Amino acid sequence: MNRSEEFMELEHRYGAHNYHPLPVVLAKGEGAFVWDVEGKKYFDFLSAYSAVNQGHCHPKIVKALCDQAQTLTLTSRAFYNDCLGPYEKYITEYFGYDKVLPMNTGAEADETALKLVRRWGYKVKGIPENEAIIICCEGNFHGRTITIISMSTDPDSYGQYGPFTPGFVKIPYNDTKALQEVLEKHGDKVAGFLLEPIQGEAGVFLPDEGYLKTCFDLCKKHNVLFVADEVQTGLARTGKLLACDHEGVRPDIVILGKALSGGVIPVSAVLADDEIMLTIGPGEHGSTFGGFCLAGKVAVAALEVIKEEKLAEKSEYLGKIFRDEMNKVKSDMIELVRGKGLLNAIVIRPKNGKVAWDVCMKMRDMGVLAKPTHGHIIRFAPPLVISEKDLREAIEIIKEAILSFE
Ligand code: IF1
Repeated sequence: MNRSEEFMELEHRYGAHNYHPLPVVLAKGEGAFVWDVEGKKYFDFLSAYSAVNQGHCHPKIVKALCDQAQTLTLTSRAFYNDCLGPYEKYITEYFGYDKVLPMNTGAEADETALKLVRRWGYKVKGIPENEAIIICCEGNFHGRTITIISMSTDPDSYGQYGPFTPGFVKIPYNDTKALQEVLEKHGDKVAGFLLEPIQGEAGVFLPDEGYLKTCFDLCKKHNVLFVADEVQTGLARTGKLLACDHEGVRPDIVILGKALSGGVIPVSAVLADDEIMLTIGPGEHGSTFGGFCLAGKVAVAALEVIKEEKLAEKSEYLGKIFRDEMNKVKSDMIELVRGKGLLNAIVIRPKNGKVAWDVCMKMRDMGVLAKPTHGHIIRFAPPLVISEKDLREAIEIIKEAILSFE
């Protein structure tokens, strides 16, 4: 057994089997690159599901983490500290909202948003208590808690985890008529509409142009909160700071996670204005770590890096190159190339029994790491700090890997 096999064996023997990783054991990361325990270098085309948009071990973010780690890490919210307030001021001004509610993981931030929507529904909109409806979309991915999987339409996510949380109505994604129908029928009971501006887990599924704007307008017409889960699409990943910016939509509630810390610790946040945020009072929601000192310092650094290094503009520019180049490849294994900014996917048509997993294994051997989803889609999402030269080099490897099956 080599070292990689030993580490994989340990995870298999002692860890729950809730993942099926690509067989590669990573030991180091820098920028757009990672290295395995044998010292082999790879392009990272997953970016920890878009959590390391700023690149692995970004020096500025790591410095913020280390400096604060030697000073004060956690106080809980039982006391004030000298990191949280400055962070809250910074992030609310950065995104233009009255207030932020800090949490840790994406799922927690989504749960927080759901609570806010219900509270607003009862306190502001005047829905009779326990009757609020939240509309969500088929094919969604918002996390793993029982309430969140109550919205899921993927049996892998929700199967045999019931009973589920009531109060959700599921409609097809990218279908404004379906939204209109539910709003016209139950509008007075609907508190909010939750969606991903681009569906990530569904395989980087882009809605038609104008979808977000039309949904937003429908929500406004029926006095319903428009809630955007930007955990994966936010923070420059799709070529704008938020994916909703592509259509000039300002959501009533924005949910952020993943790259809010540059991938060094779990940091998530919910942004909203006072009318919504102040419906939750002291003692009515919280988290031991939410908004802890390390998170505040790290998130400010991570957000600064996005602006200083113009990552949104880079993502927009490099994403076009990626799709243009992949569209030139003459392989009938490529059914479709789609995406926005550096959040892209290729739909793979099986060939001679070879599927997306085989393509990913071939790419791994050649030095590019990506992961298949739903068996026939490969996501391509490198850290946004990747240089054009490195991106073009990786593209050549990806092309060669796909063409090796011809
Ligand atoms: C897993 C996918 C990505 C998310 C959106 C909330 C969360 C996520 C839009 C929850 C999390 C993850 C988690 C990871 C796989 C993954 C994923 F493949 F499922 F679709 F990123 F592409 N909202 N996404 O995408 O955030 O609680 O995990 O911090 O669960 O296996 P979290």
